[in-house]
Amino acid sequence: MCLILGPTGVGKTLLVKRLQELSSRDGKGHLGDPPPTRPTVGTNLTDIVVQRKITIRELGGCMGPIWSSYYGNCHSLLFMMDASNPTQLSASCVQLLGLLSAEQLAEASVLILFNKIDLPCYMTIEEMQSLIRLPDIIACAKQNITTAEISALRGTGLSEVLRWLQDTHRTHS
Ligand SMILES: Nc1nc2c(ncn2[C@@H]2O[C@H](COP(=O)(O)OP(=O)(O)OP(=O)(O)O)[C@@H](O)[C@H]2O)c(=O)[nH]1
Ligand SMILES: [Mg+2]
Repeated sequence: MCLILGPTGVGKTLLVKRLQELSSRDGKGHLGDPPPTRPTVGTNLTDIVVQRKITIRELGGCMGPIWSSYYGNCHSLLFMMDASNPTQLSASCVQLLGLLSAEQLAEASVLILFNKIDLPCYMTIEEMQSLIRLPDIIACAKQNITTAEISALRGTGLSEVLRWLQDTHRTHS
């Protein structure tokens, strides 16, 4: 099981739809127009197949208070932040620190996604890293943490996300 978490509106649902679209075409070809999304009230389960079947569970940002009921059985965690939204950065960082210190997620592999890099005023990965002191966070965390800049809208960086999922889930679905 892979969990995808992050504040509301960062693009989790769109990413999962894009990953499903890409994996069903072996990562080849152009993505179509972005499908519409609505805020996720509750949880969405999506299966994608990259060599083996991986189940991705999205929890809506508004479900934050009960995210922890879903930590069990989580092999990997995608944590998404909106690189175009500086006002949300500190709240996202607090959420991330909470996740990294959760006992049940201590063994999970973590991929931090900086989404929406297609927008003109996005913060670069270097800016985001220094604003939230990510090197310190990574050094103190028990988990194996990777970062990526993506655009779920345009498809930028999504093949790297699929590759990470494939590598991370080599032995677990
Ligand atoms: N410009 C831009 N917009 C994006 C991108 N990814 C998502 N969006 C838009 O952001 C809005 C919210 O996307 P969702 O995928 O519904 O966000 P979510 O994280 O699932 O939100 P909750 O379910 O409420 O937690 C939608 O209008 C998306 O089209 C991106 O990479 N670039
Ligand atoms: Mg959603």
